[in-house]
Amino acid sequence: MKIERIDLLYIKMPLVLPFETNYCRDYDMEKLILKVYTGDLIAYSECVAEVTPTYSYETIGTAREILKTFIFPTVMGKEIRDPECYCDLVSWIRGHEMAKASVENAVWVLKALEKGVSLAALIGGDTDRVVSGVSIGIQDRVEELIDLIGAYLDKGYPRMKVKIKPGKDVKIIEAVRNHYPDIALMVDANNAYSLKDLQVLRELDRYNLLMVEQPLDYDDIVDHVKLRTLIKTPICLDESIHSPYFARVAAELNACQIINVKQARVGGLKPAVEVHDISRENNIGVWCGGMMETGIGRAVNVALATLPNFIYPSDISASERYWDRDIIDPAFTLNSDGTISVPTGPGLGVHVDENALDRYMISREVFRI
Ligand code: OSB
Ligand code: MG
Repeated sequence: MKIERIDLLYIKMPLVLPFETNYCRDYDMEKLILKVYTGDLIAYSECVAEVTPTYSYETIGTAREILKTFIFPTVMGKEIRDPECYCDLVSWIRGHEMAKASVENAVWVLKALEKGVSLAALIGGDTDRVVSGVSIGIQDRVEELIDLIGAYLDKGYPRMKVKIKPGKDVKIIEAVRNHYPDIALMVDANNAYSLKDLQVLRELDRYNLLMVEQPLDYDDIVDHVKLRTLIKTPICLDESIHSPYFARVAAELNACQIINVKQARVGGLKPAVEVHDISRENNIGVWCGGMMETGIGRAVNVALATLPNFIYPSDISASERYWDRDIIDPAFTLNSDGTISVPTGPGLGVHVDENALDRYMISREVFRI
């Protein structure tokens, strides 16, 4: 394939509910949506970089710059046989995984369209449904959190992930656990703690949590190795796993029992499949994380989560949990068994709603060879 044109759309979508983490409280999400054209095929993709460099050093601004100045000129008009070829082409660009992933995803979709198969089938997925989970932001009052969890349980979500930070941790989780003794519950600390907080992390052992996600610093491996021997709750790494290499480091040093795979955090689907494979070889179970994606990025996550080592529920919820109106139509919905169905049509297998895109659009730039 040869990419001849890319439209870079900057959109802003209001969230149904504000989302608060250790980093900040978001009321809406800004996204770059790419529309990538070859001779006769078009693929949409999403760049998940956020406005602020909190979760990652990448931002919408840096991603846009890296895409415009380096990635687009590197790939436009070149013969790109497959995603591997794309990854080789941009491998000279250091870091900026989210920017790289946005075009990488489009190359996968174009490849799937060429072959007339779904993205899940192309990466070798082996299931038609993926188990959903919901990620719940920090709430002002614990009663609100308990009600919110109740509402998600009523909808059929099988696993709850609660964001924590110092001062909003043990007491909150204790209240949730007392209220819901049997639910599948986990916490995500978004690197809010250090080994100095061992006491707090140890207290969390009491609540039968599935795992604690990224308790320590965003780049850390070695302190997680230590922490693993000091707490019973399994450790899941998110922020620290920037690439397949860091999955290897974590596996060889025994830093975690579980990895949250976010394809955009590691540079796209191809490196994400590598992280999946490395994890499987090392008895590390994985699940698919999210970056509050629109239906476009969500379809990529759903495809990824069909691989066999995705053994825990993923942060892949229905569109309505994030948006009043998604930019795909129909939107993703939750099945009664707590799963999300894997699209079976060619490519992403979802229909992009251009009217919805227009409604959320802030700007559009067009790049040609
Ligand atoms: O740490 O997993 C995280 C959203 C943005 C940035 C980081 C994280 C998250 C989530 C949301 O937890 C997961 C989702 O998309 O539902
Ligand atoms: Mg996380």
